[in-house]
Amino acid sequence: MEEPPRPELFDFHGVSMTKFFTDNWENVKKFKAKPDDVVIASYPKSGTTWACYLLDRLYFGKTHPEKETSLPLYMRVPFLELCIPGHPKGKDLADQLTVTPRLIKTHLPVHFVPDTFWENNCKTIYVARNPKDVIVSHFHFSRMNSIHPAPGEWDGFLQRFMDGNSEIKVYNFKHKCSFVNQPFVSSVAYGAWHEHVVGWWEKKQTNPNLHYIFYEDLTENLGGEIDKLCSFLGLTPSDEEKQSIKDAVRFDNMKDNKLTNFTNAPLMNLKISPFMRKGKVGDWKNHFTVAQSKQCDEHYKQKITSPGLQFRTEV
Ligand code: PPS
Repeated sequence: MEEPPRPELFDFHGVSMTKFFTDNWENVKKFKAKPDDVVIASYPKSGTTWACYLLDRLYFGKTHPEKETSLPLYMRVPFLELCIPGHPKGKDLADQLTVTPRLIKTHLPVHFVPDTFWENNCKTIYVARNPKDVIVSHFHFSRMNSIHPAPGEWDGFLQRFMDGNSEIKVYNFKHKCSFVNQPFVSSVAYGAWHEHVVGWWEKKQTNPNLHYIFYEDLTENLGGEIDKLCSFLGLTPSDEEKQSIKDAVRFDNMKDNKLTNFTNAPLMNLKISPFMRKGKVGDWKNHFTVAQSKQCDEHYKQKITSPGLQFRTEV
């Protein structure tokens, strides 16, 4: 199967983006949120799908079991800004949801989130993951998913990821100088990881309707994190329900579930790398050299200075 052409990154209001996340922007910006909408936000590859399924099971595990056997998770929890050929636009899917609450996924940086979500005080869950595992996960995802620029070799990908938006500004400059036949050295969509996690962390300091969770905490103590989520959302599942949710969202079970493992998802080639790849904290150790690990630690130590915001690369 021939791979569709990869999109280019460009500077979108100061954030590196590709057309697949901005082509429907005018409509996304005007999205009409409802007060009971629940938003699941994250930087890509941080455990979004895990959180989406957890919420889907928490809200609809009992009442809508039929959806469980027919509709993939990416249709039940639309990806708001997604606009790719051959697939309904995320914003339209969200508009068409008939359930309450509507669960809506986004990777937008906090300052891009449509105003009506804030105006309606929508409950929002932000999922964050340590940068080293995000980078590795993103590297493999970019190999298999043609809505992202091709990652190239690991060393270069890592460097560009850490550079974040700075690379894109160089690109624009170069582009104006009309480089011919120069392969574009991209960073990744959604801008610099640290700006994303810090932006949302700062928002949380003033917004009680924003619940910030960490992939590492979900890994270490799923039950405890489910309890905190339920308390934030005002849900009271029975112990039995909680146990069944915990089983459903286990990595192996989601990997075997064709409604959560992105089987038949557009533009993904799961033969190159599965969507449900490793699901671990610490897979970065299989990719980073000792020097790269040190450089990455130092880089983010400088970038992440917000009080209370800490990432664990091991559990
Ligand atoms: S996306 O495409 O940006 O929405 O990806 P996202 O869902 O945020 O992140 C994908 C990574 O999360 C892992 N994952 C899980 N880990 C543990 N348990 C469960 N249930 C689970 N579900 C998804 C998935 O495997 C990706 O991480 P890697 O490290 O690549 O395996």
